[in-house]
Amino acid sequence: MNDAAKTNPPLDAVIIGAGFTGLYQLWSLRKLGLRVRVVDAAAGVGGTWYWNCYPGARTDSPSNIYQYWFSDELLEEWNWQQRYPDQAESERYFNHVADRFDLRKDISFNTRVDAMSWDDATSRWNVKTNTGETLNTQFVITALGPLSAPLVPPFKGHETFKGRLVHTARWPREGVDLKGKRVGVIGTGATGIQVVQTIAPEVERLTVFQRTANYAVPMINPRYNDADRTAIRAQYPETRKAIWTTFAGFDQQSQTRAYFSIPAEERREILETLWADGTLKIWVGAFNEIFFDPAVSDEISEFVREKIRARIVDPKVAEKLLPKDHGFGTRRVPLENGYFTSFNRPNVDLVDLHATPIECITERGIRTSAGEIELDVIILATGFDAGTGGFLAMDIRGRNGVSLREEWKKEVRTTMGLQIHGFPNLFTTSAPYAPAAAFCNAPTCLQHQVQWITETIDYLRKHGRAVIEPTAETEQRWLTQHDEMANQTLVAKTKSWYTGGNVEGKHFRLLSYIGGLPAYIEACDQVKQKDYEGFEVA
Ligand code: N01
Repeated sequence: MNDAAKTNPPLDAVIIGAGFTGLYQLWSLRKLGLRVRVVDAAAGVGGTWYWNCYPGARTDSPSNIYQYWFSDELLEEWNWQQRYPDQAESERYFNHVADRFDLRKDISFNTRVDAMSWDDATSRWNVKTNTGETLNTQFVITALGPLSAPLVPPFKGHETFKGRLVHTARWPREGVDLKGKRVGVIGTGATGIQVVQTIAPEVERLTVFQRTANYAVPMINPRYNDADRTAIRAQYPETRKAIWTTFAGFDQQSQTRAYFSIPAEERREILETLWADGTLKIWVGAFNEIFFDPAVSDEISEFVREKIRARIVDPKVAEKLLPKDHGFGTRRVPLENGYFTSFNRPNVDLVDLHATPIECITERGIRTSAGEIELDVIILATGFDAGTGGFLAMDIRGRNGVSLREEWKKEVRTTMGLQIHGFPNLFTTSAPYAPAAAFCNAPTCLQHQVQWITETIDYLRKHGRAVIEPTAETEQRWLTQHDEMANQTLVAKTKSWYTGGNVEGKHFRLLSYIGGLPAYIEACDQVKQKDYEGFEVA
């Protein structure tokens, strides 16, 4: 920790998290002349890309839209090596950004916020860290990322296992030697898929414990040379405009024609073209009706199942790997390169947990209802308490000592995912009920949120105001509008981390705004244009 933190002068802003959002928020508030401190539990920058250093971790948004847009110099000098950067490349990028803009001097690493409370008398926050400090600040901005609280299912016997047990989101930085080991992977979401396809060739035996079969689209991940980068850079002016205008913050516009207005043969051709693209276009850059219309969902889901089936040699294994209980795209669709064909390898087994559930973890491995499977390493690719988990890890007290944990036990509430009634001067990013919570190319939506927060703080300062908070009515209006839209979708009816359905006891409600990014940006702009109507500004 540096001297500035030790002496702890009053601050204008504390930012929690030094990942994608936190670094940009720091850069932006510094430009306004604010005294800012970032705290992060990690020993380095990168957030998600610091913690998730498991084998095979990589983005599945292309690098040309998984980056910052605030600096032309940065865009010009950073050379992406491939379409989908792996964890190491992403982490290098964040380290470069931190050094390039001299951000580290305002970051306290290895520092976790345990609690924070609003002081009505001074209209300021006191933020307490695990290092024993209290940071006194006017504003707090949470930059936790939607997926920062790892979910460890309460398997019986967890602590008795004599081998190595690791969660992918807390993967040891020094790595785990898996060569020649008997390894079990629990979970077949985006993370499990990346782990399985990466470690299958090196382990002696791999057992994949699947509860819900998952769709995935084959990734095409070209390496870039200088000519590629020049061509991609030449597109940047269009790309940086396009991302704000698409449904999910990607740079591809969805189809404008209604799905069933297109003749069947042409629909098939379009799907084939989308499939061959090697991106998530077939999900978020094609037919938005897939999220609303069961008939569209059925046809596209069957198309994807057909593609998966064709890649698996054993038809019985194929049947287990085919998702049949939810439509394509109603849960987060991962990209894969080699996941399904891993199950053609002689050293890879699939355990269908619907047929044979896990009973417990034992000293030697995992016992399902079909018997014990001996393992040297158990990998939990079991996901996150999304959207809310990072907040609930802190004891946050707003006006009159009201506890966010207690409030959110009753109902998770935010205004546009950016502020919470009763918690003045607390700005939230990637919080529930904004697209940034899930339904967006995260860098696009998070950069938008940072800009809105920065402009809001700038507005307060320029107008001689010190405190901002949404009214209860504004918050209710946002939630009502969110629910009306969400409840028309198939996504809201599907159990996943999008709906809190992956966490025992969590309220079932779509956590992410699903009206599309342009509508969300418009709503945020309206607030600014109407001088924060619906917010108490004092
Ligand atoms: O987590 P998940 P994830 N017993 O929740 C299973 C992003 N991401 O870490 O589906 C047995 O999707 C669970 O089963 P079920 C991306 O946004 C991005 O994989 O609940 N199984 C599921 O199979 C992604 O969506 C990249 O039935 C249990 C799995 O664990 C998000 O992170 C890469 C269980 C969890 O899947 C989360 O992905 C990786 C239990 N008790 C992640 N509990 C990129 O490419 C849970 N499971 C950028």
